[in-house]
Amino acid sequence: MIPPVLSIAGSEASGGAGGQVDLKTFQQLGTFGSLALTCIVSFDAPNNWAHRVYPVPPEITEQQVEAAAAVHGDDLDTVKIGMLGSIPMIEAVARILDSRPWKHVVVDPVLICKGQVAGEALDVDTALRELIAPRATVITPNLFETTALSGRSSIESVAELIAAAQDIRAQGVPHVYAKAGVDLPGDQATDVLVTSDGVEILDAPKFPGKKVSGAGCTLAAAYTAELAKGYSYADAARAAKQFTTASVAKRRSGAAPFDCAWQGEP
Ligand code: PXL
Repeated sequence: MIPPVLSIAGSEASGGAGGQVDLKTFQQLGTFGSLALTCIVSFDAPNNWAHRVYPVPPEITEQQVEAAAAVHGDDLDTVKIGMLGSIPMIEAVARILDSRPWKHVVVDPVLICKGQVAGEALDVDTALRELIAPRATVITPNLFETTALSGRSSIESVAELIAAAQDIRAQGVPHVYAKAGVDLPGDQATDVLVTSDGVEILDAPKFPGKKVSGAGCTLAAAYTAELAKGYSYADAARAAKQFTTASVAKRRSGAAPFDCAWQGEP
């Protein structure tokens, strides 16, 4: 059986982030990708690549999940949550998570997108913490999100990253995969996995060049696909890190000031 996986995420039209990255990653890793959209993002290139965000009505997102569940039936037990963007959407996704017995709920807590105001992120941060995190089996915050969700003002080292991930785990998420990636100083892109088994540090070399869009989405999507295939939380995390590192190495350069991760064959 090819395991079905559902992403509940935003569309990013260029294909370098969001639901597009999820589907490409799911496909490459041998799972059957479904997608329920939460918002439609279009970059405004002349305006410093700000993100124009058009929200999908939450009831339409719920209808999309109903449709995917109707097609795939009980085989659909793994879901990845990406950009939600508003409190009503977060409330709808909490209802979706309560609507069936999900086995794996991977939450990529996308807090802010360029072009949104920080004040909005604060509300979304609180709602994610209260309504989505308690329903997650894994959460995959980046450095900014780990800082916000752990209530810190900054994280400057791997030791602080571990402590912050432990604090998020103490809020009730069993598996916390904190993706510092290239955002901590040093020559390694370092992530940490904190579970009941303790702490695992996952390192990969940083690559020179432009920032890469879609690495965080790729990591969380790959983690989701590996869980759907039946791997343990620790093995799935290692496979996801390896897949993401390869996707960053195979990056596609275009006309943007950032490159895009590429999940396919070189
Ligand atoms: O990478 C975070 C992200 C997630 N989802 C959508 C996005 C972005 C960043 O651009 O547009 C839809």
